[in-house]
Amino acid sequence: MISETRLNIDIKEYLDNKKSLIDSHLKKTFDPDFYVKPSELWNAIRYSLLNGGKRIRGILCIATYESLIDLCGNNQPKNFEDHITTACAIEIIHAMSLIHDDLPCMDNDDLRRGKPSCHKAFSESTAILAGDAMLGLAIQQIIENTKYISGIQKLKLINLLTKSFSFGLVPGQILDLSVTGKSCNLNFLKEISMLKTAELIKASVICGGIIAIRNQDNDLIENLSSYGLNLGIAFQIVDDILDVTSDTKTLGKTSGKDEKQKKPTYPAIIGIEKSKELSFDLIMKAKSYLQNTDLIKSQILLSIADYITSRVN
Ligand code: GRG
Repeated sequence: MISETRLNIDIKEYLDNKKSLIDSHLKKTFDPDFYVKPSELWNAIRYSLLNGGKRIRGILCIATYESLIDLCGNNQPKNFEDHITTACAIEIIHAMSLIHDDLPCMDNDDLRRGKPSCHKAFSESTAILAGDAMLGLAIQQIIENTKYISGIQKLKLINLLTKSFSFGLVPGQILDLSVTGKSCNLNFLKEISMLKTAELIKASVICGGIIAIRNQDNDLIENLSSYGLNLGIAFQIVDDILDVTSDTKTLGKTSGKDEKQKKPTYPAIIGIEKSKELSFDLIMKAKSYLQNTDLIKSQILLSIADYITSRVN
């Protein structure tokens, strides 16, 4: 059994560095001199994409890639950036899901990442269309802007990511909306979290594996998948806990909203303490899948797992 990781790695510094890398790559990609008209669309996209966010999904892609490269030996070209491009594509998908999630017909939130939500800053129709365009842009980034990975690797990334939203986020959101204002049991809530939140987190981890290893290692992908899935469910539990225990300023989105909307959440169903225990158990479980591979030597994947339960926003 693996206990909480005590490793001499500065996780905060690592997360900050990789977040800056993703932020600057996205900023360069969506250069206002290049993406100009219609300005309403591109301004809405830049507003929602370049406005912060922890970038944890993109970081997981980069961290998995880097861990595998460390273990397997690095013979990548010096200017290899395909993992960063893919991390950005993942963050584009995530950002579009937040735009749509905030819409009045969905979670109806006026605040996101400490600023008015996209539909508040622009309009509902612009927010919907910006989100639609972003889905295409994410895929286009992988097709056009990855330079070294093979065509097969590109297809695997696209297949994984498109499946994660069509069979994960979207069905998860449908189920989430279907129980709002109603009760549901813990197993059903876990199913929703798995789809709505964990599928994209899982896919982000696997993307790093696909980019690092040209010839697929099914065993490795299975273990990465289980690591990501458990991490993802824990991430949603912590999200639910923070909605109760934190404040709007720290969260950058409206706190206490789940209760107001009568949403079945982990704290609502099993209480805060049991929710915390459950998230810790899932993190332990996630880390145990790394034990099946050489990735157990990856301090960063272990530390990111621990960060999930200690995060404050
Ligand atoms: C992707 C096609 C497509 C549709 C989206 C609206 C929708 C369908 C799904 C909603 C998915 C959703 C918003 C799940 C919640 C996941 C979650 C915990 C989000 C918060 O993520 P953080 O904390 O946010 O990583 P930051 O701002 O740090 O990026």
